[in-house]
Amino acid sequence: GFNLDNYHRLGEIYNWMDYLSKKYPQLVSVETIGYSYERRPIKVAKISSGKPGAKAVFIDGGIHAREWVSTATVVYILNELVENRSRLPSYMANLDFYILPVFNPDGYEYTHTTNRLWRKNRSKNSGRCIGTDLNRNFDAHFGGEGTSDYSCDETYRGPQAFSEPETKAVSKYILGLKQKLSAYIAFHSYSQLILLPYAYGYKAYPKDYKELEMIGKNAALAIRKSDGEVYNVGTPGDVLYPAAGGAYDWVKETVGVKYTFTYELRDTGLHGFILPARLIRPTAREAFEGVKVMVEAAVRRK
Ligand code: 0X9
Ligand code: ZN
Repeated sequence: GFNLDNYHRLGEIYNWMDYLSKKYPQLVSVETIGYSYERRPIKVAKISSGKPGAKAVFIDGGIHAREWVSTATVVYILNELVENRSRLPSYMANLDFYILPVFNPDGYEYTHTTNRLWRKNRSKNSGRCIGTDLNRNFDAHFGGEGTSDYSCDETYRGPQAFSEPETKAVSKYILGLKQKLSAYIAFHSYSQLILLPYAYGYKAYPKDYKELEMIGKNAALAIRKSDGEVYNVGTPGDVLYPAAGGAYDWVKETVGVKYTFTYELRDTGLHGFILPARLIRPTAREAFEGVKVMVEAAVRRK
């Protein structure tokens, strides 16, 4: 099978996704939802419960190229949903899942070939430098706190909301799922945080903040019970820094999905983005414990 204890190139991940769809044609289908700036496909795996009218959960990783463990964790989750399906709780088996392991394929490949610490996509701006921060490019308080209009900055937001082919493709696809989508979960690294909406400013809380906070804290508790790792919970403005134009703000505010969360995975800074491959499995395992708590809460209350 696929080696879950290593980081993989884009082509290996895509070949494995295609293999799963051939091995389990009733369960898994792979869709190219669009193309990156450099024309690489953006692939989503759909896991079908087979239940008509099933609710759905969307999970992504790799919007920031150097955050390899986010992609590896989403790969692990996809593997659990498919290859270890018999172990899933029924509230998981009754849902459809949309799994996007590599949101930013050009950036991801660039971190393998050229610059391990690249973050943005690879689009050529009218400005001086290459790359837009895709997690500042969503139409959610675009241009607000924690974003830059200078193309050389790591948080460059792009010329306008959804200027980038990657955010255009993913946002359009998510809008198409609006009627069935119960939850959206994004994976990043690092810092060991469970981030709650909204990210766009200081003191930017949705009306249902207390409910989301309770779920986030329960997810963190499940992680701590599983292996002792500590994840802190709060809005980016409270526990990190505000960041407007991000994916989960847009999915909650504009698409209207109530349950949106973002994980910052391991570690807390010893290795940072260059997390050793031996830590993929423990990181992904604990994250999956948190995901189960979030998904159960979302389906129970909706
Ligand atoms: O800055 C970011 O985009 C995230 N941190 S990271 O170190 N992984 O780059 C925080 C994202 C907060 N969420 C949103 N703004 N949607
Ligand atoms: Zn990130």
